[in-house]
Amino acid sequence: MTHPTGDVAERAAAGFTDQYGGSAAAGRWAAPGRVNLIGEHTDYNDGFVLPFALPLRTVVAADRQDGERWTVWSELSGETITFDADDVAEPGRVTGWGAYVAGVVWALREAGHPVPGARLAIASDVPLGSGLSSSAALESAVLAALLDLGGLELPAERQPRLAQRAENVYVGAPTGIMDQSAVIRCRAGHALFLDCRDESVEQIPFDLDAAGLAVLVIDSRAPHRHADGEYAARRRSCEAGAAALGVTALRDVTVDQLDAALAKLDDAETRRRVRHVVTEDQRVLDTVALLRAGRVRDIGPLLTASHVSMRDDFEITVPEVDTAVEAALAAGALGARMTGGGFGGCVLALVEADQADAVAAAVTAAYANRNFTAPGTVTVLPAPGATRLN
Ligand code: GAF
Repeated sequence: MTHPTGDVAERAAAGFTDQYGGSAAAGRWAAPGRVNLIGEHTDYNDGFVLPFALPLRTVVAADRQDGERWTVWSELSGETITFDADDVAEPGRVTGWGAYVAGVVWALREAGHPVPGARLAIASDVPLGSGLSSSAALESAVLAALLDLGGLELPAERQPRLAQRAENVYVGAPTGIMDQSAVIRCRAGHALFLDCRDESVEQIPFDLDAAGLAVLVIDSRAPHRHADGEYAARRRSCEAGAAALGVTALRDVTVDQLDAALAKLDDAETRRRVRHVVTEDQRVLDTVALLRAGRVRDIGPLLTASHVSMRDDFEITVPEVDTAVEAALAAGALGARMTGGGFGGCVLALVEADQADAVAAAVTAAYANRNFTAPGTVTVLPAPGATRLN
């Protein structure tokens, strides 16, 4: 289907009025998609990540309704679903896209919050299945709406775990804490340096305009091939590596200890997985140090090294994303890497602002040469995290 056009907040409000008998919503809550600048598959290893929020958002228009009943319309499916307290008594009863909404209600109730019944209308500019965290955006916008409608108190730093629980337990996807943290805690003009062990954060200024730079996001359009099973397999490998090394998580191995650690591992595949995570954590720390020093241009080689590590050691890239990275670098990008869980999704390239179009054109041409579906390309600036709109 073609994506709806027009302002996303207006679409959510108009959808609400159309679906629910002409009444206006009590409010609108927005949550963005994200890209991860660097730090991939480190979150569930208690490590470091550095995402920033996108200007693409999911918006929920909502009001309360009587009883323990939730009615949800989504512009993308055009469907309205309803679920009640029985459906959120345990995971698995609501499936499909509705599970992300029901999962948030379930997680709030499980944490002891009295969630009000509600009617919701959802509109979104975050593309589905492109690795830009459309699921976390949906969960976080719904969470913000339900908290406000119910007058519930849950500090922002505790919200990501709750949204993650909806996804891990109700939806059943074994993802880490990065996406919900990014969507909820990012700030405009900054990347979010998150320590996934204690969830402490530092807002790192990432002023691309001032540096004359741009981040080009390239949607590889690669179909997600076995992404869920492969993600879970990578997670198991990391856990096996940590267990074999006698550490709580791979975060506990530093690059200085890496050679000695690898020598203790019998299995070549586990060695590659461990090497990716340990070196990736260090690349995040190095990137943060450069950004703190205002040396934005200099992070390019770290981004590219991250991609090589994902390609060769973690083995989560596919030909489309490798082609996009190679073509972007050949056209003058300062650095480029796949972002997100892998097996498709998006690539980001750090480029001189005045070269963004040329780099996008070079990637598009490389795709045409290989008969891949044409990529999507857009330049982005770090945007705010989840917020109430009115
Ligand atoms: C996906 C997951 F949801 C995140 O938790 C993270 O593991 C990421 O893949 C890889 O860095 O987006």
